[in-house]
Amino acid sequence: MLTLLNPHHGLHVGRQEMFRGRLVDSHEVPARLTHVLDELRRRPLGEVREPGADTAALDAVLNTVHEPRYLHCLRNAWADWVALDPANAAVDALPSVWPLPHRHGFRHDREPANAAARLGLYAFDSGTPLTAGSWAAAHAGAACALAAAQAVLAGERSAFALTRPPGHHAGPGFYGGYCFLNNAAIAAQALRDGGHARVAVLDVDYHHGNGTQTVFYERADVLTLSIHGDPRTEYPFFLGHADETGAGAGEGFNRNWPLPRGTGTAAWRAALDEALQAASDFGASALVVPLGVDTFEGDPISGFKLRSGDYPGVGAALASLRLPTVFTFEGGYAVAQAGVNAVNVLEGFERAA
Ligand code: Q9C
Ligand code: ZN
Repeated sequence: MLTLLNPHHGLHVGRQEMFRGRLVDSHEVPARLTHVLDELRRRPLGEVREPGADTAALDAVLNTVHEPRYLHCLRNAWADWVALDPANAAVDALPSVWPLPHRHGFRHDREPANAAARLGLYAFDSGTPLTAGSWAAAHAGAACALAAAQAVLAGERSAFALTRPPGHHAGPGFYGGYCFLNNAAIAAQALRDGGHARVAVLDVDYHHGNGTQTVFYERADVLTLSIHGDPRTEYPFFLGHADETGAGAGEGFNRNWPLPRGTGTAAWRAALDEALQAASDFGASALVVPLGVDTFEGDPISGFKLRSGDYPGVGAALASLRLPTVFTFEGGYAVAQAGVNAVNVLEGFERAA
């Protein structure tokens, strides 16, 4: 399996996130990625390459998945944050005021001139620190996702976008959940643009892939599937229920498997089998897997009970679809085990492929 590595991931180092009234150390740290890379060097699965610059293609796919005004805000957010007050350079940018949905009367069509307020128009939580290098890191990560899709389009059986910050919580016009640009959606869109008529996205991160669901919610050409902690108790709380089945032309092309905290391997694997069947019934010719390993029993912010030894079987099950497959690296906060767990999935996939 070819790995597309984000050489600039280390430019994004969030310091703190707001959690229940306190600023706590950020869970989404650069060591998550370096542990995966170290494990890939111990158990090589193929070439590890940095993506080349395909600026025109990247701009095109970014502008398909995300709204122009959102991309513009994100690109300039740090400079605007520091321009607001030079002292801001010493702290991460976090929003603190939001326009509630339209039914409460707030307007979403006017961008505040105040850079701190502007973040509230685009961020859905206060747990996603935006730093000096966030845009550069996320943008280089999107290039990895695109390059992974392009490699698969050129004939690779599979490719892994090894990047952070992660992406699956980011939507057309919003960031949150440590995510800014939706790498999985970018890969799926690039596979569509490259000629795959039907693309399935099967999200195995602990958290609902709300961003990816929203990007494709009204489309019938990309089937979005997500297995995750039940939003009644788990982040992102406001999306991810089983009755979200798509809308308009996309009706029937989204499915969710919300599972209770404490779910173990057997019940999780049963949901995976249903999701694989859905991808197969859909007639997908390519697959994208937002690969979070925060389903691990030792994850500090999650509630499932998968063990390291379960992950090769997860990879083998994904390989059973026999589809060209792009993996994107998403969550997984048991930092020291993130490498073993992620590479277990990928190696299980490779062995079964
Ligand atoms: N103090 C991904 O896995 N809230 N994002 C956690 C813990 C945010 C997870 C609060 C969790 C976001 C990509
Ligand atoms: Zn997650």
